[in-house]
Amino acid sequence: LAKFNWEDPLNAEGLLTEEEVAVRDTARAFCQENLLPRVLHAQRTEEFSHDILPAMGELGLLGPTIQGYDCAGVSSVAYGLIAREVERIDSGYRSTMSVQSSLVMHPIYAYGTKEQKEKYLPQLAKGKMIGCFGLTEPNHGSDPAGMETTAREVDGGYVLNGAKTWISNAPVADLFVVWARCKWDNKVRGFLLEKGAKGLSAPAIKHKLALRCSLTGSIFMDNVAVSHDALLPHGEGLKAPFGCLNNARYGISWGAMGALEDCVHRTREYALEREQFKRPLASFQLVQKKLVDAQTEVTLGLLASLQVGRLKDEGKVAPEMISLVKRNNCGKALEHARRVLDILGGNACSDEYHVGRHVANLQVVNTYEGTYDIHTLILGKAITGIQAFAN
Ligand code: TGC
Ligand code: FAD
Repeated sequence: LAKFNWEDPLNAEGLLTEEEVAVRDTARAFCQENLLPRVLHAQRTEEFSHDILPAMGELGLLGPTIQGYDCAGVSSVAYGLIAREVERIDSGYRSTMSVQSSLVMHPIYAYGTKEQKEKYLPQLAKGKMIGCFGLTEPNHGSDPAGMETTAREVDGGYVLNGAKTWISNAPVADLFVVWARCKWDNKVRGFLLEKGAKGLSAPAIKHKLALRCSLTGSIFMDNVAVSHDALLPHGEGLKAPFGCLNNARYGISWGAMGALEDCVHRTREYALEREQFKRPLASFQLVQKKLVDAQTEVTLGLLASLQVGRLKDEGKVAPEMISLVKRNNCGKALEHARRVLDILGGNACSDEYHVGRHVANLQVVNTYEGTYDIHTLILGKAITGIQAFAN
């Protein structure tokens, strides 16, 4: 009989290729050595470190599934493993990274011209440029079809007007992928705006309760004029931004499990060391149950994401599969991180124990990229054939 390994109970490691293990190990070493030592400072100050994306780029962690353009060209499972390692430290760092990879590099790769790809992808892959993705608006979050941002065609290009909110990376972005409704045919399309364009501003949203290690901002567009080559020509309609969300949601399903894993490891260690009633906390059945429940969800969640990753690379993934793992893994991560937090007792209140920070972050992770309830409705529609979003 095999020996049980509580850290990988169903031997998911055995399903990885050598290359995937190597990518995971590189990402883990980088995160533990480079990100972990600075996470508390970033959490306390909301300071953004400009060296993180270039360092990730150096290791090939940005846009890693893209072939060519200085990208690593690894599998979707490898991409998931990177997200898991980064989010083991903090969801904010994973946000910064996954916006760059899935929401900025992907649309340029999938919907851009040869010139746009050559101009931007190598720079983004090396972290020399930072990107952001503007879909959500002040009046339209779960329902982006109501979008009010417009693009109109003028001599020599387009003029954009509107506002986006809650946009990761926006305050430091060099490149803005902005979705707008085009006045000439009422269809949604993506535009590439560069920092410094007249009428474009991206102020930070300060004093956030979570995701403090990543910057979030608004985007204001007041008659921003761009040339024709700012349009992403090969993506049309809402399915274009939704196609980007598929990649980001998939990565988040891995990342959320990384955050929960960190909570399990930290609270297990604490429970083994801390004694009450002359016994370690880990010897109490109620404490063991919290750890067992959480680690079971990590195990099942990671295996589900791994299967979705394999199907994705085989071209056999359906968006609903991604909704299932995004919804389940984010929901379970939030629920069980909150439960194991109890093991820390009063120390749960100290940021030095890290778990409370994960809990706060996971509330956002369960909300962005489609809230838990929106993914419930996507799956509800798939199961019953009846859409329940609106009348
Ligand atoms: P609906 O009529 O269902 O669809 C419109 C068109 O889009 C197609 N489609 C998809 N295509 C690819 N992938 C998907 N996942 C797709 N979902 C839908 C669909 O087939 C249709 O195509 P066509 O050819 O018929 O036009 O659209 P709806 O308006 O009824 O939408 C329904 C709903 C609620 C599912 C959708 O609006 C939705 O997903 N809402 C959630 C919004 C959301 O996720 N926003 C995320 C913003 S970005 C973000 O949060 C980044 S945080 C990242 C970080 O910091 O890490
Ligand atoms: P709402 O849509 O107003 O929803 C509020 C509540 O109502 C939710 O619980 C929701 O589930 C529920 N609800 C809504 N409609 C229905 C319905 N039909 N049936 C049942 N319940 C419903 N967006 C970007 O475009 N780019 C980014 O980079 C980005 N980064 C973000 C970073 C952070 C830190 C945060 C907090 C958000 C970010 N977002 C980003 C925005 C995020 O995607 C939205 O917040 C999210 O999609 C929800 O939209 P909303 O906030 O407008 O909530």
